[in-house]
Amino acid sequence: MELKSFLTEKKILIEEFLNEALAEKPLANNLWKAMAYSCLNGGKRLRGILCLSVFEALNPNCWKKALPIAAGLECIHSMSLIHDDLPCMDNDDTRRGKPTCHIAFDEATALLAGDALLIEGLDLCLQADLPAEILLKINREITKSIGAYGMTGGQMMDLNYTGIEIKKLEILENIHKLKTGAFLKASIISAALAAEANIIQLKAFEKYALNIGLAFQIIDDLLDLESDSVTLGKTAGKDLAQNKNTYPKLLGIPSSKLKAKELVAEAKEALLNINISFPALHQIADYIILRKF
Ligand code: GRG
Repeated sequence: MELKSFLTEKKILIEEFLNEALAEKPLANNLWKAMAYSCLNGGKRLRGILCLSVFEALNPNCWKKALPIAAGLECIHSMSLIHDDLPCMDNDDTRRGKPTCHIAFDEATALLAGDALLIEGLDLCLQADLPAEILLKINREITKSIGAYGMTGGQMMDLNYTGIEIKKLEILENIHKLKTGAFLKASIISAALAAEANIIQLKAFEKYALNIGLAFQIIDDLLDLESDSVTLGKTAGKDLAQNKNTYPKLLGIPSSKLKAKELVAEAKEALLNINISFPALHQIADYIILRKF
């Protein structure tokens, strides 16, 4: 199947599931409105799609079983975007082409909508029809990836280094592995755990995930520099304006592009080594560097 149709098909399924899960509730009305506003407003659904794809690659007959996990991951991802956009963080007023949550509502509502999306997201993941011990493993994988040793820790490091020039690649890589890579990896490993992948398969998916996660961030840095706000649906040029540490700043544009390509090539190789020939996973790796937003 052509990648575009594959991505669209999976995106629609995830969004149908999210629509149902986040349908407006009678209580705390504004909270649900803000949650739905931020979670049902587009987005590539990359983490959810990766989760469905890895599950399907290992378990082609019942891949829809992973849908609650894919939807839960997208709730958690939306939470991270809401919080990232807050005035005390990146202070952005546009996301996915619309006013950010704290602009459309207010700061307190945005903070709480993020909190509630995080909890709903974890709860959705636990609703997958899988044995309890597997759900527990998936839950640990996800919570580890967003806590102090993952996304939150990476965001803290990113903020601490803002305005301080990072000269060592390993420090920058560490920030991005935590801030962006850990959760992307959890989206992939959760699906592999759900499909009861063996240890060799888990190792290969870990390599695939780490590499595409880093490539994703390199391209994000490049797009911020080279693209425009309308195409990105968020403010372009913010990294320079906020004196952020980025790959192009440290390595230059050509070397950053080369590094992203090498990472993707290695990611695809990791899958070939375990004979996973699910074409969409290879195509998604390529899409990570070809994407325009
Ligand atoms: C986990 C409790 C907790 C707090 C989060 C704010 C924060 C702490 C972390 C920020 C993490 C973050 C937003 C990293 C950037 C990741 C990134 C490049 C996001 C863009 O992802 P896309 O392009 O977005 O997949 P779409 O809109 O397509 O979903």
